[in-house]
Amino acid sequence: MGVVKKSDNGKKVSRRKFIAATIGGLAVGGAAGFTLSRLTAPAAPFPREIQDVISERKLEPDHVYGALKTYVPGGWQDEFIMFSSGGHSGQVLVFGIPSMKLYRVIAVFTPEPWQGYGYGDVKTMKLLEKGSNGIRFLTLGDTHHPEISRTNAEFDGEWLFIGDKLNARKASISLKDFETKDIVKIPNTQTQHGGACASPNTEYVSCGSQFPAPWEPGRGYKPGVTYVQLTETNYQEYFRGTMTFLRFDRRTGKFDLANSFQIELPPYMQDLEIIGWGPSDGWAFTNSINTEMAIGGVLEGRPPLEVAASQNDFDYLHIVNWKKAEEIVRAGKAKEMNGIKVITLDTAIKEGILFFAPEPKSPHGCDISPSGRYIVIGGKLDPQVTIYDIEKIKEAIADQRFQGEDPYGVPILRFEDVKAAQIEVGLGPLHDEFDDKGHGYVSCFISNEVVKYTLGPPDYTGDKPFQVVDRIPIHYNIGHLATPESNSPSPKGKYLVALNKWSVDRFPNVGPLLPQNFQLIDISGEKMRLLYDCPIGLGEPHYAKIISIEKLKPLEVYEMGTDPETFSKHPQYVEGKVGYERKKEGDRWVTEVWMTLIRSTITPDIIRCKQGDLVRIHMTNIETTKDATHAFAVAEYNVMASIEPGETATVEFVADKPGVFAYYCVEFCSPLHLEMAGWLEVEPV
Ligand code: RUQ
Ligand code: CUA
Repeated sequence: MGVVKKSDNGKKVSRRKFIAATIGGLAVGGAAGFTLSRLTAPAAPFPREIQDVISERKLEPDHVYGALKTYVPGGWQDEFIMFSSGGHSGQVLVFGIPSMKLYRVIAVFTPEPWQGYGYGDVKTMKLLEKGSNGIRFLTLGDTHHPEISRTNAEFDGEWLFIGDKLNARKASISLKDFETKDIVKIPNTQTQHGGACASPNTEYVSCGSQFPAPWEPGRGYKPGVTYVQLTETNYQEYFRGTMTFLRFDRRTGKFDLANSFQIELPPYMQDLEIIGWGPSDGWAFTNSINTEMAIGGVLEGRPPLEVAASQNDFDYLHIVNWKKAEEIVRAGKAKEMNGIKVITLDTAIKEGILFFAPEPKSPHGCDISPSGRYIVIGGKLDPQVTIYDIEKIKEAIADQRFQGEDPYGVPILRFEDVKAAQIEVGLGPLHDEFDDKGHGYVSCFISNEVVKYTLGPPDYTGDKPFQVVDRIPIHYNIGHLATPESNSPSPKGKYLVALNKWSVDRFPNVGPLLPQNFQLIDISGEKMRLLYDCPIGLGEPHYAKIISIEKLKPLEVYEMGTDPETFSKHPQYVEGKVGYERKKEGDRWVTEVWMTLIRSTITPDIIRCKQGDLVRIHMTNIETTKDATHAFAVAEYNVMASIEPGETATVEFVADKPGVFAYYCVEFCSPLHLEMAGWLEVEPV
């Protein structure tokens, strides 16, 4: 199905047909190699005004092709939705593909006033508090890898996950209302990078640590408590990485630490992670860098970290039998540390759940082909992608064919035994994504290109396996790339988004901090074609997952009185209840308010309380109309909530300063929006 428009009688009209009918020859001639002269030739049966636009704006055929491929008129649907990390904005961005329109910013790790997230709204304050690390209230995150919940390894469009690299946290977002439902701090872990990745039926959401944390043997890592003097010897002995499998309850949207587990890892820097399906079902993979265990120390006579960490020709792909790990936990062989069951490194080795395979050279990226057979690693400092075959890995493990052990005793498989192929692609290969025809696409950070290659069987069944077949320049410094439903059994092909860190010369100068550049590339044909440059003026959007739009079934309005945290009735919602009362709770005075909002009235419009009261307002937007959102903010009190139709939310703050303060609806909702206001009187005591 192409981009479709729902016509008034509900029949779907293919966008391609529509364009063909409207401007005839342009769409036909647009496919390959048509020239401007052909476009403007008198025979071309499209309206004169379109020819005029093309010549006035001096558009080239490629531009017209890109414009037609990406233009999605208002009221029409995009074909795919892309969830992109918002980088160090701490949020998630939601785009349409191919239009590249930004549809939503989802507040996750950072307070966000527009959504009333973290400004007095009790449920979001609780979320941010619970998701902090116990030593301070965290209001920022470095979001990296989004993941969509899976059923039989396919993206099912119900839940979204995102990790915070900076503080080792994981969040869940419901795709029913696109709101964050849980944030957890991962125990024994200071920073994380590799995930989120979900197991085939989303039993677990997993991720590896990035920088190892100081670790007390048998007691793990406690933020703000664990201290180990930083020396090279101590680092090897008393720092540890982790790989964590967070149990996820898809009914409530919460992570369940009591039923989660963690594997202690050597103090390498674990990097990207992925969980397999099909032939790799039950296995998880994470690559690593700094197997040299360098700690830096330029001012202490040691080489800089990045030099010392790039000495080895091979680092280690970590191969984890997570289903066996789960059994070991059930058998009681894990040790409870800081609220999670930990399989110690010794147990992991003894029980045969952790293996290494050599991988060249300070690698990056860890992706799985649609069949689940090939694990693909970008060389980063090596110009190749290295492709491992899970069948070979399983055989070598079964035969106990090892080349030796790492310093901690982890068995290392022989490179030649587990490798399927290496393909020389370009400089700085990082991440791989796949299409539906057996191709891989790798981002090359240094040579500024996306390189397309063939996989092997069963993903690619032609006669040229493991070969480069096309390349396209990007602008510039590409990190991740994303194709629809890649890293699942059924990628959809068609489009590729290059997530570029630099955008020099691509956009107007808006000061020295340039936007990031998402480039949309057409991969439907043999040759890749650039369609669109999309500036991202926020964070460093890091990775994105793209899903077919039909898989998403979001709510349009909440049922009346819904608490979005639970999707059930808010305990304080009573139909028709409005008013307030001042009462004592323990030794504290509380003014409790039941409020309704509807165009253009806030009831009550006067609230009288006394200085020092805890003001607790349960507000219900009693609209039933789609998009009739109201918001509530109190002047000079830093309080803000956004209440969607049908939602009940509770806002709390201490009325610590006396005065009379205006509150009003912040969303321009109606002609009398400016009158949608009231007064908070705080009587001095
Ligand atoms: S890693 S730019 Cu944070 Cu996803 Cu490769
Ligand atoms: Cu409600 Cu403005």
